Parts: sequence; C-alpha cells; structure tokens
Amino acid sequence: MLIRHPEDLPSSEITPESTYLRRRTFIGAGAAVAAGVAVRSLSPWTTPASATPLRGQDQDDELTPFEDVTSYNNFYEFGLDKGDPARNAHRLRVRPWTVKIDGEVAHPGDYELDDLLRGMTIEDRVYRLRCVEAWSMVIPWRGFALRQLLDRVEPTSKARFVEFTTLFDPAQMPGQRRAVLRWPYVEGLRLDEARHPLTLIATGLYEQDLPKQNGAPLRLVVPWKYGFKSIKSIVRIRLTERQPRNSWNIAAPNEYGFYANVNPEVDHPRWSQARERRIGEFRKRRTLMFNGYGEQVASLYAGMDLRKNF
Ligand SMILES: Nc1nc2c(c(=O)[nH]1)N[C@H]1C(S)=C(S)[C@@H](COP(=O)(O)O)O[C@H]1N2
Ligand SMILES: [Mo]
Repeated sequence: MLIRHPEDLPSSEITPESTYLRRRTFIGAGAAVAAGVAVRSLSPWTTPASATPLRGQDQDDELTPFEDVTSYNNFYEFGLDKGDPARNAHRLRVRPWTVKIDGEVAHPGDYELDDLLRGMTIEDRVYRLRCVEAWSMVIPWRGFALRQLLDRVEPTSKARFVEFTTLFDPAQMPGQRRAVLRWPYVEGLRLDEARHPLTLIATGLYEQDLPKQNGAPLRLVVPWKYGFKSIKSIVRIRLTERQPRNSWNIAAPNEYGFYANVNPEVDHPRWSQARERRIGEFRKRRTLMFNGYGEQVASLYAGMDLRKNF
C-alpha cells in the first residue's frame, strides 16, 4: 500500500503529469525513493491501529481508526447527532448515480458516475480533516483530483467558481424534513482552489468504497479548509461567473464564511479555533494555519485579508 502525505509533495511535483501517483505505475518504494518521493507503506488497512504512524510537520499524524471515521460524522441530512449518519444513511441509494455538470463548461451533461470514474486516475491520500467544531481526524481517502474532472469538462473563460450540490430527497434523507439548514446543502470553491492538486473528490476511504455516512458515492475533500466545505453525496457541479453561496454561510453569515480556511488566529465568534481535539485522543493539539497545508496553498491567498475573508 502506497501512501503520500501531502506535505511531502513539493509544489514542483504538483503537475497534471504526476502519474507516479497511479497505483499501477508504481513498481515499489524503491522507484519512488529514486524519484525523490517520500512513500510509506501501511498494511493492512483494516488494522489501522497497528499501521506505521504517519508523521506530518510538527504533529504526529496517526490514522484515525476506521471505526471513528465511520461512526462520528456530520451529515445533517441524516440527523444532527454525530451517531445519526451511521444509523440512518443506509437509506441512501448510491447506484445508479448521476452527476449533472453544467454552467460555464464546454461539455455540460448528466454524467453516469461509473462512466466518469473509468476516466479518472484514482489515488490514495491521507489528509487531516479539521471540523469547525474544533475536532479533527486523519483519514486515508481514495479518490481523484477534482482538476482531472474539470479538465475533462473544460470550464469556459467566464468560469471563476465551482458550486457543488448534495442530493435532495427527503425520502432517503430524513434530516431534510426539518429546516435545520436550507436544503439542498450547497458549497463552493474559487476555480483556482478547485483546480489545486490537493483538492480531491473522494469515492472511498480505507481502501474501500465510501461509507454512506461519509458521503457516498462521491464527496469533496479540501484538506486546508474547515470540514463543512467537504460537501457529501454530490449530484451537481456547476461552473459559475459569480461566487456561489454555501449552506453554513447562508445559515449564519457572521460565523461561517465562504473561504473557511483553517486559521488558528481567527476565532469563531463563539469559540477559539487555536486548538483542536484529534478524535481518539484527550490532549488538545495546536491548530496549524491552513490545517498544516500552508506550504502548498498559502499562495492562493496572497494579498488577501484572511480576517475579512474568513
Ligand atoms: N451534504 C453535507 N455535506 C457535509 C455536511 C453535511 O451536513 N451535509 N457536513 C460537513 C461537515 S460540518 C463536516 S466536519 C464533514 C464531516 O465529514 P465526515 O463525516 O466524513 O468526517 O462533512 C461536511 N459535509
Ligand atoms: Mo464540520
């Protein structure tokens, strides 16, 4: 099993040609080391507690156990308690699944998910997920870089943002019968954020298909932003000229912004964001700027006031 931790990825390696990430082109760790690429093996996935600990920057990153990743969730379509999604998401039908891609693209259409996946390079990537509620996890995702999909549908010269929409179907998603948020859940990214090589569309975790409570069959993962940007069970991807709204910003604009970059220096109005609790641990950790991915992503925000653009 070959894993890349994103802080091992110098920006010079972040190119569309990074086909060394493809599992079948990997001959072994030896080849990767020869290419100057840090690679670690983890096996077997099903016993993460015994896996080689992953290290990241100044924090030790061990994988959050599968049990926690799949039983402590935020997915309000299935209820507000952390245990509700695992209890209720079995109602979700994840096949057949169609993703509408429209707006400012050369090739709009209703794409059958399995057709779409056949054209994508699938990778395994370990990312930290930092929830705005000040807990965090380390999750081994499986998926493809969103930019691959964007390249395929070809944004027009007018496209500046990407809007994502979750399924709306109260019969399958009982939480949508209550107006806790405006449904369907929507999120957005600037096009350059969406095209950043760290931005992933996850279709799996721990080497298996995405559990329904984690947003099957496909969800966004943007590791330097608060977890709420990582919208689940996506049915529509729309390229736009104007900045889209996002659900948590609609619900409480003074508490949740559009950018939602992890920032220990900008507190939530009701609590500090300086520290976080890694699920499974008791001691608190220092929260890192951009969740520890600053080297790769800080340049996206050069010249921006991150207190105003929170
Ligand atoms: N559609 C939808 N997507 C969502 C949410 C949600 O309620 N609905 N919750 C978000 C929040 S607040 C977090 S922290 C992450 C949690 O992802 P996980 O349950 O896979 O850890 O999903 C995000 N994506
Ligand atoms: Mo969250």
